Amino acid sequence: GLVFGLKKNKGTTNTGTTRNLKEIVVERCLMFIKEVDTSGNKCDQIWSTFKHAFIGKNPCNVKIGDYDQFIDTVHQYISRNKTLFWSKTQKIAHDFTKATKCFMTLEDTLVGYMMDGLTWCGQNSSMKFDYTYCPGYKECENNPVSSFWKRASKNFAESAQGRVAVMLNGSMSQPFSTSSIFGSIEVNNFNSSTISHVNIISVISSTYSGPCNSTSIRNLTSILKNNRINSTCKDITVSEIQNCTSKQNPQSCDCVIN
Ligand code: N1C
Repeated sequence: GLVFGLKKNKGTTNTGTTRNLKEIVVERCLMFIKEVDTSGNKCDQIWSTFKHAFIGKNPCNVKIGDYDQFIDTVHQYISRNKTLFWSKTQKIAHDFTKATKCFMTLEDTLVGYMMDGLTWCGQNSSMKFDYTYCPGYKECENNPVSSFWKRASKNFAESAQGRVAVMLNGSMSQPFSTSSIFGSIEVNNFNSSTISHVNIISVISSTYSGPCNSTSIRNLTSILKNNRINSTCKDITVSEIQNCTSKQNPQSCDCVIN
């Protein structure tokens, strides 16, 4: 079975590098490649370019571009179709892609799959990981984990083609925020000549609210329009999505997104 695959670093008091980081990342890499593509084993090379991005560096000075070589090395495994973006809807979006298999989030690609739920950082003037403490976005923007997700998200958005979708949290006052990774990085890297349509899904708890009409989501629609990308928005309740992903129901691609 999947020994390390679903292990998260959450709930522990240790905020440093995840224990056994290398073993977890390389095992996930091998598992992913085994299922998706059997050509060659790049996992050692992937691990060393990943490590190279942040090891020996001040953990507040790791920039987005430091992961360029890593992203280039993994390149061929990035999915280009049926892309699902999300913002503040991490769990429901991933439950949805796992159950329906019709859409892919970044964590359903090798890059995201390997690093999902992990923490890592190095130290200035040492080749060791810091297992005791890694800075978060509150301490400094250019930390290894934040810069990684930004770089990976940029690549994921650039690669998207055709009809894509995004799940936003319609229960929040700002379902679309230009300071989120989705709003600041992904949307700005959408290619209008390859993306034909964006399905905006506003996830709500009841049918009485209508966040699709909110200023926040209208702002997203107009940003996309200015970039010559069509979009539509649908308010969908949590229970509609859960019905669609439940084991009793046939798992159809268009029960939430069409
Ligand atoms: O800032 P967000 O959401 O808008 O980022 C989500 C957006 C998605 O569409 C993904 O493609 O950006 C991508 N992404 C991840 O896949 C991802 N996995 C884990 C961005 N961030 C990701 N994380 C962690 O969650 C990371 O530490 C980042 O800072 C948060 C962002 O979550 P959010 O604010 O809900």
